[in-house]
Amino acid sequence: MSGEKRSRVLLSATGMDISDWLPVLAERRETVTEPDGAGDPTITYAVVWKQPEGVLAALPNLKAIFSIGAGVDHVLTDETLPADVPIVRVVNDNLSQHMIEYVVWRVLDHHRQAREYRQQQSARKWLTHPQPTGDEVTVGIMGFGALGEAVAEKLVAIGFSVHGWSRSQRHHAHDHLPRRARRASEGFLAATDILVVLLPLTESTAGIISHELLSGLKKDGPLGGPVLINAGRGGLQNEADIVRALDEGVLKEASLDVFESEPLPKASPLWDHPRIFITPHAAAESDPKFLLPPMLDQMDAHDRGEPLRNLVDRKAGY
Ligand code: NDP
Ligand code: OXD
Repeated sequence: MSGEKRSRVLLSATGMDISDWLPVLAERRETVTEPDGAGDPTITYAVVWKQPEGVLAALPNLKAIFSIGAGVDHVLTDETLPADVPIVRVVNDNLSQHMIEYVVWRVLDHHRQAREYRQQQSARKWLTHPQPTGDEVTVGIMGFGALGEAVAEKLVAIGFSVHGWSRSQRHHAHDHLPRRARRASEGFLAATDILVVLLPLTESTAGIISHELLSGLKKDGPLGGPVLINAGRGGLQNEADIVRALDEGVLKEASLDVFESEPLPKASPLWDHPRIFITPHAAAESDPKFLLPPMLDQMDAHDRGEPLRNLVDRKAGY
């Protein structure tokens, strides 16, 4: 234990178990959880996941808000959020590694026709299918940020053709990737066999995974139809459109980790769809052992007058 106790931290989270988070924070900073700490002037940092509305606005000396996740839609929906307090999001190798594993797993599962072979196994059927190699298959990554680029690098290493889609022309961390893994602006959908969505949920991305978008994906690719993998946010997708696209043969298969409503309601038709693979927002879990030490380091650095890193652009919404 560092022994040094500075100003206090509020840990405010709903819909998740914070029992593993509290001790790691409290090791280095005096930490309070609700209902304690309401309006407390000694609280200078907050670590949050879907904080209750108004909690942050009531803190008079808040210097920064740390999101427990890479996405910050859960922070920004609070209409009372103090306007002048910076928000820091998670950019972390451990989180990226989890996401890399999820996406590579899902890409390979679809690519290697695992659904067909599982069905054949239950029918004790011995039948091979033509198998393209990765370089014949183009993975399009919508959302070419910290996670999208980390995923792209590994998919390229395996041999897939990869291209990314982002909002800006900004310099990307993985600009050393082979040319095909760099941002592609035109014909992105029409060239994509497997669409991986790693976008943030913002005003301009909400509902972007529509029937129209899915209809634009490559139709005559080597997998016999395009595949969707969404590990961004459920609010990006129109679930009725996805089901329709699957039923019409516009889409071959989908892997969904995130949903319009979470937990996915028991009555959702997605559960039973034979060509949808579901995971419960488990693609990349935030692990306090790995995520909190860099946050605490940032608090220390900020107290020494150093600038914060991984700041959210509130206007852009991510
Ligand atoms: P980043 O902010 O690093 O990357 C976001 C990317 O999306 C950037 O490339 C950005 O473009 C692009 N983008 C944003 N808005 C648009 C738009 N309107 N049109 C086109 N591209 C756009 O985020 P991360 O990579 O760290 O995380 C992405 C998301 O993944 C998170 O917001 C979160 O929702 C989700 N996530 C899901 C998890 C899970 O377990 N399922 C776990 C962790 C994160 P530009 O490069 O130009 O800025
Ligand atoms: C995140 C998440 O945004 O866990 O990090 O979804």
